[in-house]
Amino acid sequence: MKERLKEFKENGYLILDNFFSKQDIEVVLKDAKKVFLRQFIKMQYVSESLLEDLSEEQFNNFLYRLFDEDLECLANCGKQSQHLISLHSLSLNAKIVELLIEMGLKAPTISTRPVLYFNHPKLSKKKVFHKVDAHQDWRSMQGSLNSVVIWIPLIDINKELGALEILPKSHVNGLRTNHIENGFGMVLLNEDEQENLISVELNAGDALIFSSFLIHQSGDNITNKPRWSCHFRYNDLEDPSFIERKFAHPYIYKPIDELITKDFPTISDILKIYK
Ligand SMILES: O=C(O)CCC(=O)C(=O)O
Repeated sequence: MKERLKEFKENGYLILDNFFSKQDIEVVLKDAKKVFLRQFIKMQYVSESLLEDLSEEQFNNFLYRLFDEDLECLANCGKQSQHLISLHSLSLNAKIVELLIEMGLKAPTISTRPVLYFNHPKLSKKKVFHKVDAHQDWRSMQGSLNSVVIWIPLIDINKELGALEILPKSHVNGLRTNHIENGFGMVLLNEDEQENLISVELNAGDALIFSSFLIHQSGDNITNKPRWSCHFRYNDLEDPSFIERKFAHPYIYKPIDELITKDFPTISDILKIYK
């Protein structure tokens, strides 16, 4: 067995330094921030002409302000940032597909849409929205037994910024989840396990791939900055147990029935586009 696959199977994870170029990652981060910037302009936090000079600290302060002043807007920006073409392109990058095959997925397929996080205690009303305690992703994915998660930092993420914590080799102890919290299959860790968690500090460009059975949790972000990361999940259509289970698929994605903006659009709104 090849060395990297052996290490992955033994430990349940693999850290890949400089897996992507910095530019590949920067594009996603820039696009995600731009989603919010458009609303910062509309909210008149900043004018378009001053955008070039906006510091990271100012951007973050606007983010926290938007959270306080218009949670719906902030949440919708968060949702739009999950649909960026650059984010989805990254999740389909040829290097990822090669890696999945190297890790033993014979016919890799997407388990669920990519996820982009911008975590900070100041950007969430509930703890689970910025810090997820020990869990296993297989419980939410319910896909192939060799399914994996690829966790990608969009900025350099050290322990202070809440680097992901993982429990090496925990994948081979099977499904340990005992309750669901906001869709996550939560695991109660014993004292030994608590002590054996390791913090995975990663730089932009690095990637972490782990078995969907590996127990992991968010670290504490004790800085003033949000922690930007994205997470991709994959199944293997060739896994016999997945075939046997009729390609079980637990995700629901559907539109709501209500019209979000009352009396919109009018004919004149539409003609602004088509006239
Ligand atoms: O990135 C995090 O802090 C938690 C997210 C996570 O573990 C997951 O998406 O499964």
